[in-house]
Formats: sequence, C-alpha cells, structure tokens
Amino acid sequence: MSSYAGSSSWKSFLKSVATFRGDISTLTAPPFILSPVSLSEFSQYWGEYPELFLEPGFINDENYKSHSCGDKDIESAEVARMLAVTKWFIFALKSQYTSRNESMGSEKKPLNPFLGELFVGKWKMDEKPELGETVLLSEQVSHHPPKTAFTVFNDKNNVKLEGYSQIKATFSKTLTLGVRQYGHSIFSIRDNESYLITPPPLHVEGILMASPFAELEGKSFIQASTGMLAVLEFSGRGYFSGKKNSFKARIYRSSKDYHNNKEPMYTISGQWSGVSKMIKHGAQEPSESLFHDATKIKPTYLHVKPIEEQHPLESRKAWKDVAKAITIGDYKLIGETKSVLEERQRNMRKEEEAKGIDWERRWFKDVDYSKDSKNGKMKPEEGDKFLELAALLQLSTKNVPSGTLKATKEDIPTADAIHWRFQRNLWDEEKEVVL
Ligand code: CLR
Repeated sequence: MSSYAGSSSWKSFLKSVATFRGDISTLTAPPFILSPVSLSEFSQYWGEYPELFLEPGFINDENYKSHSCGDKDIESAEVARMLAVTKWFIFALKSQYTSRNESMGSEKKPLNPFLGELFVGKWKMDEKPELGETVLLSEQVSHHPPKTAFTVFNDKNNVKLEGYSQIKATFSKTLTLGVRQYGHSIFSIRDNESYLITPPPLHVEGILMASPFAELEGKSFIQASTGMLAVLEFSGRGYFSGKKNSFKARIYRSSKDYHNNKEPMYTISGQWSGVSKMIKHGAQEPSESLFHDATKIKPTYLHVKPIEEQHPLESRKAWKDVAKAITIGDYKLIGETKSVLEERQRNMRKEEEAKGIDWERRWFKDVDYSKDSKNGKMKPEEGDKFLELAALLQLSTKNVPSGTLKATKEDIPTADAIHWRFQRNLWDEEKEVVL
C-alpha cells in the first residue's frame, strides 16, 4: 500500500474514476501517480535483451543442436529458432510489464504522447562487436486514440521487429483497469523467416491502494512462417499456480494442431518474471529442463542522446519541463508546462485543418488491408508477411483486439483493417533526427 492511499487527492481521484468513461489518457490524476516518462518510450522494452533478440538469427542447420534451449534431441534448426524467439519474447515481458514497478515502485500514469512524438536510441554492444548495433525508432502516429508505431532493427545481423500498439481501457466496478491491446508486431530474420506476435490483454490492480501493478491475462500468439505456433497463456496469482506472473506456453508444430487440440511439441511453464521449465512431449522419455531464468540475465538499457542534442520532436526534449515538474511534484507547474505543449499542438492541428492537410508521419505509413475501401491509403504489397502469417493462424486482419481469431465474437465486421508499417526508405533519407 502506498502512503498516499489515504490522501484526499487520491480519494477524490478514485471518485472520478468510478464514473469515468473513455480514453484514460484524458483522466486527471494527482501528481504522485504521474510518471515523467512518455508512453512512446515503452517501445524500448522490446529490445532490452539484444543478445536474445539476435539469437534466432544465429541458429542454422549446422549449429542448432548447441542452441536448443535445453532439448538435447532437438529435431531441427526451425524448432530451435521457434524456441529462441519464444525465449526472447518471455524475457521482453519482464521489461514490458515489471520495469516501472522496479524503477518507480508502482505503475504510474505515463505521459500521453503528442502526434509526431519521437523516441529513438540504440543498443551498443561494445564488448561484443559481432552483435553490431541495434536501433530503436518509435513514433506517435496517432494522438486520439493514442497509437505508437515502432521498429527495432539490427542491420549487421539482419534481424528486425516492427509493430504498433494501442490500448483500450475501462475501469470495472472494483476499480480494476481492464486493458485490451490492439496492434501486433512482426519479427523477421534474414528476410526469409518471420513471426507474427500478438500482445496479451492485461489488467491493472492495486488502484484502491494507490500502488498500481499490471497483471497479464488471456493469450499471446507467436505464429512462425515455418508453420509452427507458440500459444502463451497468462494468469496472475492463483490460477495455474499460487505465483504471480504465471504463464504456460505451448509450442505446436502447426496452428492446425492447436486448433484441433492436438498435443503440443513442448510445454513451457513458470513465471515470466522469474524461472520457467520446459517439457518435451511425445519423446520416448519425457524430459524436463530449465527454459529461462530472468534473474540470470540483466537487461541492456537503450542509449539515448543527451537532451541538448535531441530534435524538438524527441520525447525527452519535448516533455523536459513537464517531467521536471512531475519529479518535484509541483501540481501547478505540471499544469502550466503541460498547457504550453498542448496549446502548441492544438495550434498545429488548427493550421493543418485550415490548409486541408494532415500531419505527415515521419517513418511509418498506415496501410489499408481491407479489400474494397477506396481511401487513397497504401495497400499491402504482394507477399505481405502479415497477411501470410495471419492466414496461417486464422487471425483476424482487422483492427480488433490483438489475438482475435477470424469469425469469433470480437472479429466485428465493421472494424477497419488499417495497420501501421515502417517505411525503411524514409528512415534512410532522414536528415534531422540522428541516433
Ligand atoms: C503499452 C505497450 C507496451 C506494454 C505496456 C505495458 C504496461 C501498460 C502499457 C502497455 C499501457 C499503459 C498502462 C501500462 C500499465 C499501466 C498503464 C496500461 C500496454 C496505465 C495507463 C496506468 C494507469 C494508472 C492510473 C489508473 C493511476 O508494449
């Protein structure tokens, strides 16, 4: 419990929450629960384990037996790569969903990124030059509703991730915040193997006590272009086990096996923020081995330029005064500094409207995956990876909650099918923003 739980400002916040409807970024909260960090920075959590991110790209037909995640009789390089991708994803969960609790003591309300906000940096692996440089580019492509597009790539090893993220959140009567994620990511290695990743739903608990924390629920899918599928199921304390951050991942030879309730090749279970074990099925002697241990590998933090060298659209530079006001807890100053930024944004939108133009997105474009709409937006190219992978999984290609399968209740016919995609050429031509 936070010492602020009994404060009058928290009590009145809880009252306002009880009747709140709509976009939570518009909710005003007391200063002690505000984070000085923008949501656009959250994209960095995908890359905090550069070695694990790059690992799938290093596994080939010659060396896969020594990259087997603990299975001594692993059957192929494809299987070894699927396990390696799953392992990296599980490590990334720790960054994504526990790091604010570690750095600030609880989840806090992140700054709501403005349209065009950028957050960029790189992971330099100085001790291991063969790993090269891994780059993060994150851009706020929509303000209402907030949508962040991102990419993490390593040219030297030809490994990349691209995706975008959006949430829809609602408070329940018990003051738990239920969060649906929208969007997806595509991880690819050597331009010939790819993996579609859907983020899981979650809920935020501990709000009554003024010490919010996130707990994952539901499922995440990792659909590989090789046909293999990982299905991760999440639960909090007390469902699979008595432990927090529990998960169970099943690795199937194909999504058909999953849809037909066949036995998976492997089951991995444990705590994504701690330790997990893997069981191989169907082998002569069922064997259990250690799959991952999050306490053993430390994250590598992103290198971000000093604020003085940043472009005005870069997150930390743009939010500098607001962040400072939050850090010192000065309510009046938070309001004032925020107004400056918001006012500037409002004026820009007005000017654009008067000119009949739309704010130009810097490195990402919205691609329309629906067959028949004529809105002038880009269409997917021949051989589009998302279409290929979604078809394998029978995943809806519409803008519905992440992980929604085709023709299920949430696959509503009226949803659009617009998804944000990285345009590498725009980054290659970039002159003003440097890493
Ligand atoms: C954003 C996309 C990232 C994963 C991720 C992790 C934690 C989530 C965050 C996403 C969205 C915002 C979030 C946060 C945990 C708490 C915070 C839901 C999904 C909310 C807005 C905090 C609310 C706190 C008030 C109620 C006080 O890849």
